[in-house]
Amino acid sequence: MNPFPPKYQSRTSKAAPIYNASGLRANASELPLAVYNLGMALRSLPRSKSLGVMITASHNDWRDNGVKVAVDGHIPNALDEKKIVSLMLDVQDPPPPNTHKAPLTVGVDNRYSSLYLCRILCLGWGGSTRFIGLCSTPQLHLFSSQSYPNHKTFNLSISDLRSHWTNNLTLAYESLLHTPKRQTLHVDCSNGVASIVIEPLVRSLNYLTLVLHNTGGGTGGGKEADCNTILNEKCGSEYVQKSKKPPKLYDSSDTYKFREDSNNDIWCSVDGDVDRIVFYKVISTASPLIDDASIKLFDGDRLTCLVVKYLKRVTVNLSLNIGAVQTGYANGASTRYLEDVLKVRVLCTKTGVKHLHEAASKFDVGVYFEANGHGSVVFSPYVLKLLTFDYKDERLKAEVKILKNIVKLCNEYVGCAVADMLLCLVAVDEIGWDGVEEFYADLVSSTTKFFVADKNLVECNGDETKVLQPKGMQEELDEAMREVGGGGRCFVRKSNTEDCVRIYAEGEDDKVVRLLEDKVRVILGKFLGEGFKAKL
Ligand code: G16
Repeated sequence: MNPFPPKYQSRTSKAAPIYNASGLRANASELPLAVYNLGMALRSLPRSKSLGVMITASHNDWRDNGVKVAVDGHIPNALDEKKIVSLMLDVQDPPPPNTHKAPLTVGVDNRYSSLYLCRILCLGWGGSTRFIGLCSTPQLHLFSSQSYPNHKTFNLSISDLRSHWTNNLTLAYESLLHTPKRQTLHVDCSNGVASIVIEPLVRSLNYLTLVLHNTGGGTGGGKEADCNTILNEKCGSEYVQKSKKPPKLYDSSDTYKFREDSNNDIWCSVDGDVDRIVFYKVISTASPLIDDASIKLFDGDRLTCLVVKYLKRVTVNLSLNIGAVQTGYANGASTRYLEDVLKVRVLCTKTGVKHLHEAASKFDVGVYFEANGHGSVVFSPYVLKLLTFDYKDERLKAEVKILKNIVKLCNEYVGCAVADMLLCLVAVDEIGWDGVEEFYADLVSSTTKFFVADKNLVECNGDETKVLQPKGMQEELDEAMREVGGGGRCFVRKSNTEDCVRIYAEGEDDKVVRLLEDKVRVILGKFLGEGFKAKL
């Protein structure tokens, strides 16, 4: 029997939910069995590994939920992912006993279904657990990497773990500030767990005033759907990045207005589980209507350029091989800026943080951001070794000191919106938001969702910029790009987190992009059957 009342059931998913590179994700009412099987599957992963699970559907609609697994703190590698999938599909009866010594670290977001699904997952796991409660996905990755009984933080209480995390970020950030001066940043918490995660930093940071908005996550968890109806809805990084509009403000005490007197205020939006971030500047408007307000967006592409530029500047004498990683969604102008102006190598991978993170480890220092704001900096073992030496040269000494603090700030397992927020502010301290704005002019772009009967009919090449199946579709997409001219570029791929196909279109102006998008929709209709374009 479906345990959820009809209001919470819906809508789009047809296939049974299955684990993929972005985790397990579906409408919450369809998840219990898959979550139970996932818990059982984890019993069969090697006992030597420390395991963690985060119950979250991140940027998705409040009705959805999911699970992200951490293995030794990392997103599962291809082998572990394959094992999880096959064990979930081929459930052993009776299930193998749980012989893991280390507990499973478990965190949840504030969706109405998270605690329920957490309980089911723990039943499937059938071993000891270490419950972190409401936390961000990057915190879960970090805390689960430390869940060996002999790890120095293992005996810390959950609240001490959180304080440790807050103090570490505060210290690293403040040591990196060039000219400490007080500044203000508005944070759209998307009504997810961000308000809980960031709140301690509001008190500990000495030079940064964080003003939190959309803080509904604070009353989440047990409070049913009252607050979750607004999670990620017209707010948060996904909405702001895709719509290029400011977020709706929900808190009844929030008096902020996106208008003339807020011109040039700096904002950022994160997602439901705090692993993505985009920044934006408010553009002056005399209108009191939020729909008339506009922003200058600093998306993941621009943040890549900002961080690369900063890292190059602070490591001139160490001469490291700094590189960048993007996906097909990266604005073409940003790739050109990275290659032609910043002179770094740029790799393109398929969508999914895991793929970008892996590619970034090919450089001494790899900077990656998806356009939607997932990102981090990855340091090679060579660089980490360099940081342990004692340098006589004062310039090298100074650079090593800076780099050590950057390493301390970044989450080594998965991008963390809070760490990224602080790192970008440090970089901006040197470069200025106007400087970031001047890097390049964005090509016009749009990403839309298209619902079709079966998204799985679409198969793509390695970096997901070309369609391999259905046969003939790519040729028609190529023809459409030729026809529209104007630098038109497009690709389609199936989403790993929603039951839709995503369409990306880019060009030198609005007209080119709209025309291209229309053509792509007709092509999709021809090959995949009738579909419909989703609202944001
Ligand atoms: C997840 C992945 C991201 C990806 C996003 C959208 O993010 O971790 O790498 O960009 O889904 O993926 P798709 O286009 O396949 O739906 P999140 O923030 O939802 O966990």
